[in-house]
Formats: sequence, structure tokens, C-alpha cells
Amino acid sequence: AAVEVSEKDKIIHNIMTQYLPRDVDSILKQIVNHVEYTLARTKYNFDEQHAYQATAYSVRDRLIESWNDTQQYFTEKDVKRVYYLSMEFLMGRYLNNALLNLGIESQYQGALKKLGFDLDEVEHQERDPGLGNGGLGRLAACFMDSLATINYPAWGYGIRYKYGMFEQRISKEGYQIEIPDYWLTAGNPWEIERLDVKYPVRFYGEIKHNGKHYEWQGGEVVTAIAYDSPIPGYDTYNTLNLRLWSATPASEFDLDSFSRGDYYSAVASKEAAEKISSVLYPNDATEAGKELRLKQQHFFVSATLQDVVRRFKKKDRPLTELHTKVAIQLNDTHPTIGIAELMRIFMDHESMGWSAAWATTTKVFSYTNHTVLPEALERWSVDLVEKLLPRHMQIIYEINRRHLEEVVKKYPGDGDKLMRMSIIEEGFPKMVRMAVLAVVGSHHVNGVAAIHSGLVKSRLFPDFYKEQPDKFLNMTNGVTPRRWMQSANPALSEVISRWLETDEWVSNYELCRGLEQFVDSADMQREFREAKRTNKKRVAERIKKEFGVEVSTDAMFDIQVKRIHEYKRQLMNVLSIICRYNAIKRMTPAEKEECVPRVCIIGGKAAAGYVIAKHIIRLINGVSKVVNNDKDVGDLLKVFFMTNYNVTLAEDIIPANDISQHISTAGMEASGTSNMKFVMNGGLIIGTMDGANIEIREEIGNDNMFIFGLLEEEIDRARNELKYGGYQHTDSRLQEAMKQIEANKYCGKDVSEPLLKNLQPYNDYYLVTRDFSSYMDAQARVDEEYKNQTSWVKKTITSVARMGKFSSDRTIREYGEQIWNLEATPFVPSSVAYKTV
Ligand code: Z2T
Repeated sequence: AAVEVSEKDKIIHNIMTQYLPRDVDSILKQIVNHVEYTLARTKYNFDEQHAYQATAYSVRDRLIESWNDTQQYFTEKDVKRVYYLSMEFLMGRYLNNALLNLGIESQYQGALKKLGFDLDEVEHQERDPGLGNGGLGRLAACFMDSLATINYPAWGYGIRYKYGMFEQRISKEGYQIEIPDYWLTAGNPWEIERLDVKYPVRFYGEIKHNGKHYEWQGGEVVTAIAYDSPIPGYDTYNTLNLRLWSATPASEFDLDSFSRGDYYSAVASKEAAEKISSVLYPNDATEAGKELRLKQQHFFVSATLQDVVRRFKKKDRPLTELHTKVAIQLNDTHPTIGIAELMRIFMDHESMGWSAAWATTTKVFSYTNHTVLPEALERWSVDLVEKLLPRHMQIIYEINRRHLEEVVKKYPGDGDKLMRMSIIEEGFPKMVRMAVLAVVGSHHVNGVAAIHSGLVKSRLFPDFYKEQPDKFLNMTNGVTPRRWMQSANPALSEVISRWLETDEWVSNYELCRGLEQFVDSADMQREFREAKRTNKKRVAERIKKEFGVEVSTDAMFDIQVKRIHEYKRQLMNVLSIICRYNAIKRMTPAEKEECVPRVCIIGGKAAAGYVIAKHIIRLINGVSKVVNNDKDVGDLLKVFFMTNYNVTLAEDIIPANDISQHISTAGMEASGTSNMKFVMNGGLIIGTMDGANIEIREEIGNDNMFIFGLLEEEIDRARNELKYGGYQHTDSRLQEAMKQIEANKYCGKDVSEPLLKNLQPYNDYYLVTRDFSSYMDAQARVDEEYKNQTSWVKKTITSVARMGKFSSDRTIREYGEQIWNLEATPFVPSSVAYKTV
């Protein structure tokens, strides 16, 4: 149909068709323009940092075009959108990702070269925005990339922390030190501050009834300001939005202190508002239970829901239809207060009755659980919720009353069941169980790997599963091949594309199955090994620079990088390294000849208050020092603790892995996602039957993995045996290692005593001593198999070929089809008015 186009639109269109051409010289001009007009520097003399900033602004310009078009298109077509609510988005650097997704890397390379810069070096000027802890935050970032690539209408919503994940340093003595991450020092060219997009968010105060409905009044009000970042998809014009909220003082005067003439305390109370979005809580899978954290949650959720409802109301229709245009995904329980907040908006602002409000609310929300660890399940004290969010507490009580009424009807007299299913945990103090609220208020609940989703049903919510089995789903996690292969590993990507004669695998991973037919080709084997060597060389250079130690690229690169947590068992890894060291010390020259050299790399942050995790870091650094300085050992074993593990470091070292470790106590790692990245980058896994390891094994085959340890169904029994003296390990290698630790060979007794205490049978909750022999056996198989380099590289080729299931594109399609009910909506230019001129 013909579209009416105004004179003004025609004028704009005629100018804009000339805008942002993609050839090298035009790009060069755009960059120099930004140096002069945006950065206000002289164009004849600017450094790499300014080159980065100008480059980033020029890329942002092109993203803004497609971003506006995409959003306008979604609005016009009135599509259903998903809103991904997450307290964490671990995006990593933007520049390279944007260039690859837009398909203009080589042009930018050319333009920068003419200006005397190397694109790689320029990219390294960017700070790594670390607005997340680990897997959960990185998953949100991979999901944004897949949502954009698949052309799903989606937005991400979160918090613009001023301080992201702390920077980790290691003291001379080997202890972790945390440095605040003020990541905005040089500005952030990827965000756009929207001073006009702002909402009031209230805390504390009182509830009044005005005869018609409840009103929440008084208390403190802060303003949420939107910061938007464009999210480009790969090989598509579609560009999504990530909206992060920042807290600022509400603009009304604080008349009280004003009239008291107390100017300074009036200013101080305004300052306090900004605290809310100030710092990311650095806890991975343990809850701190702090008031400020609940404030953060309500702050970003309230602003988000106001924004979502306002957008829906632009078209005149009843709010009871909200679920036809809006799906809201809760990334863990962190945004779960949104269930009460949407009810409050419906009833107190939109005059809906309870039943209509509840019917719609439960059709909008769905909830992803990311852990079964009891210490991670969020519970807020009723007192705190009542004080901070009095109206929400009322609503939660009413949700619970109606919910329990149903339970009583079905199970009269079953008080235990009632207790188990209640949103409120009776006790001193009474607590609100956020996970139960999330289950009750959602239409679907999912775990993040098959084994984990099973445990969500059987351990966390058995009573709920019994009532509504179809509510519970599995959505196995995935990772984006754009960042984790194409961008992080150009050497291997080039090999893959050449053999497949296409680079379409980047957005259609299943095509990599085509590699398997060449697995016996000596050429392909050689090219896989050469790519691996290239990546190992880069890491070897990094090690040389940071530690002053030379490592051989012939050595096996063995990597365990993830948050430091007892359940992830870095302690078991370092104990086995000590055993390896002791074994090497006893070897004859002939045995040394046969020994496979290893470079052991461990990295990860310990939560600032997690004492045992910090001790583990100290032990690793102690072992590193002893081993690396022992002349008897030579090249056969080197140990490094890589400081400040983050997305950027992951991109550097994952491609260099020969083997990676995913060795959690069975049943404790919900999924793991780095396991997927390591295999996609041509490495093998040593791991337990836990999380996504199980499904990786199902896909790539048992022969291509080194599996060991107790199974999940054996854990409870083994734990009891250990605890009550029915089992004691007899591994002499482990005994020797523990004796050395006891003798303070690697660290002082401040560290060795608590660590050893944790390994005593009655304390070994994570079953390190129980799985140890099995782990050592698996390590011996790894050594043996590595000696046959041909069979090893064949295993890696086969594995890369079979990892298609673990692309986050597959995961997001499953969410889109089974939970959100979305349509892929690629932008079609002709539908937007000025494009039709
Ligand atoms: C987190 O990163 C994970 C779970 C959490 O539970 C919290 C955080 Cl910050 C509340 C991780 C899981 O430990 C990991 O197994 C999983 O792969 C990842 O989330 C993404 O689902």
C-alpha cells in the first residue's frame, strides 16, 4: 500500500541516503570527524585511546540508524516483544563484536591503517564493561546477541552500575586484592543517555486507602534515568536495545529540610539516591541479604515496568491484553519483586480488580532458575520488605493467601504441605521466599541444563511440579559463536570457513557437522593444530610478559577459569597439581622423557567476603611459586594463576586450551557455559557428570571427553558415608600432598589450616577427597591420550563439528517458541515511511 510521505520526511530521506557509506575512505572521514567534532582533539595528532573513541562513535552512528529503524518497525508491526530482566549483563568489549556483526571489520582495519593505527591495538583501548559476576551475566549477554541475530523483538533491561565487578590483583604474598572498577573514567561511547526517559521509583512510606484503591505515599523517591546501548545482530539490519537504569535524585525539593534551613542535609539526601545504582554486588551464587540489594532490585524493576506499560498504552487497548504483546523473563529471582510491582500498577494505578490483574500478570512472567545451592536462594525478611516496600508486602501476603487457599482446598489438613508451599517461611525472622513467589507468579519455570531442570523439579519445587507439571521446562544454556569463535578465534574460524566453503556456520552452527567428513584428512588435522599453536603462542607471550616464564607451545595447556567456589573444586585441581609435581620429582631421566609437559592455568575471582575461596587462591599462588622455581621440574610442569579473569581474558585464553576442567561436585553446577566455549575452540574436557557436561558428552561422544567422579544420585549417600566415618580415602598421593600443605610448604598456616580442616572427612561437603582417585585416573588418561597427537586432534575436530546444540541461537529459539511465543521480525525497509520515498 502506498504510504503518505510528508515534505519534511522526503527532505530528510534525500539527505540520509547519502549517509554512512561503508568504503574505507568514507569510514576514515567519519573517524577523523569524530576526532575533531566529538572529542574536540586536533585531527593531526591523536593517540590510540582517542582513535578508539572516535572509531567507537563512528560505529555507534551506524548502529543508531538501524536501531531507530528496527524499533520503529517493531512498533508499526505491533509485534509481541520479550523483555529480558537481569541484574547483570556481562557484555565484554563492544567494538570488535559490532564490527563483525555489521560485516565491516576489514574496512575499519583499512581506514585505521591509513591513519597509522592497528585495529587490534585500537580495540585493546576499550575497557571491559563487567556488569556481571559470571555465568548468569554472560548468559544474558549471549542471549542479547542471539535475540538480535534471530530477529526476535526483544529488549534487555538492567542496572547501569557505576562500579562493575571489582578488578582483581594479587599481592606479593599471593593474596587476592579487590580494586573498585570505575569503568566509566574515559566515558562510554556505546551508551546514549536519555534524560527524557525517566521514572520515579518510591521506597519506604505508607499505604492509604482513598475509598477506591490503595495508594502508596511518602517515603523516598528517586528518579531512574535510561541509558541505552544498541545491540547489533550478526548479518542482519535488526538492532536491539539494552536499557540500563541509573539512579538520580528526584527533582522535587526536599521541603522539610529546606524550610528548616538545613541546606547541607538537603543536598546529602539527594546524593544518597545515586548509591542505588552505584555498585554491583560481587557474589556469584550466594546471597548477601543486604537492604541496598533489594533496593537495586525494586529500582530497576519498577522503572522497567513503568516503561513497558507506557509503551503498551501508546496503543489504545485494555491492559488485560498485556500478555499478547509483552513477555517478561526473570533472570533468576533477582527481578521477582516485579510480580508484586505489576500487580500494584494494575490495581493502584490502572484500577484493575485483583482477578483480572492476577490473570494477566501470570501470563506475562516466566522465571529462569540458575542454581539449586540453598545459600543462593533469595529470601528477604518480611520486616525488611514491609519497611522498604510496604504495598508490595501487602500484595505478596494476598497472593500467598489465595495461593494457599487453593492448596488447603486440595489437601485439607496437610499442614506440612502448606508450610512447604508457602511464599512466607515461618520462623524468626519470617522470610519471603522469592523463588516461590516467582514460581507462583509465572506461567513457565525453567532450569538451564537437563540435569539441573530435573533437580529444580525434584528438589526445589516438588509440590509445585506435582500440581503443574507442564509449567516446568528445560532450556539448556548456549553461547554465541560470534563472540566465542569468530571474534575470539579468527585462526580456527578461518580454517572452518575454508573447509566448509562458507562462513554461514557463524549464524547456523549446525553446518559445522560438515567438518566431520574431513576428520581423517591430514591437511585438516594440520590446520587445526596450526590454529591451536597460534593461539597458544599468544598466551605463551602473555605468560612471558606477566610472569617472566618461558613456556613451550608443545606442552599441554590445561585451563580452569571460573569464579572460585568450593563446589567448583579448584582445590581438587591444585591438589592434583601438587601430586603431579611430587611425581615429577621422583622421575628418572627416562621417565621424564616420556612425561607430557603441562602448563596449568587457573583463574577466577573470589567474592570479597568468601574466606575459603580466597585461601584457595593463596594456595594456588604458593604452589605456582614452588613449582615454577624448581629446577628439577623444568618444562614438565608450570602453574600460573591468571589475575583478573573477565570476558576479555576469556577471549584470549579459551582458544589456547588443549584441555579444560569442569569438575564440580555432581548436581551442583547448574549448567556451566565455559565448558561449551572451550570445546568449540578445539579443546577436550576433563569433567564430572554435572550440568551441561552431560549433554556435551551426549552430543560429542564419551570417547571425546574425560569423565570421572560420582554421579549425582550417588552424592547424598557418599556424603553421609564420609560424614559418619563410613569412608576414608586411602590415596597415598593425596596424603602426601596434604602433609606438605600441613608443613606449610606452599602457604602459611593461616591458609593451610582452614583448607585442611575442610578436607577432613566430616567436613568434606564437596567430596574432594572422595572423587580424588577417580580424578587422578582421568588425568592419567589425559596424559596418555595427548601422546598420540593425531588421535587427539581428531577428537577435537569431531567435537567442534558436533557442538551445534550449544549455540545460544538454539537456546533462544526454544525460549521464543516454548515460553515467549515470539515471531522473528526482520526489518523490511519499505514499511518505514521515509524509506518508501
Ligand atoms: C551465576 O553466575 C549462576 C547461578 C546463580 O544462581 C548466580 C550466578 Cl551470579 C543464582 C550460574 C551457574 O552457577 C552456572 O552453572 C550457569 O551456567 C550460569 O549461571 C548460567 O545459567
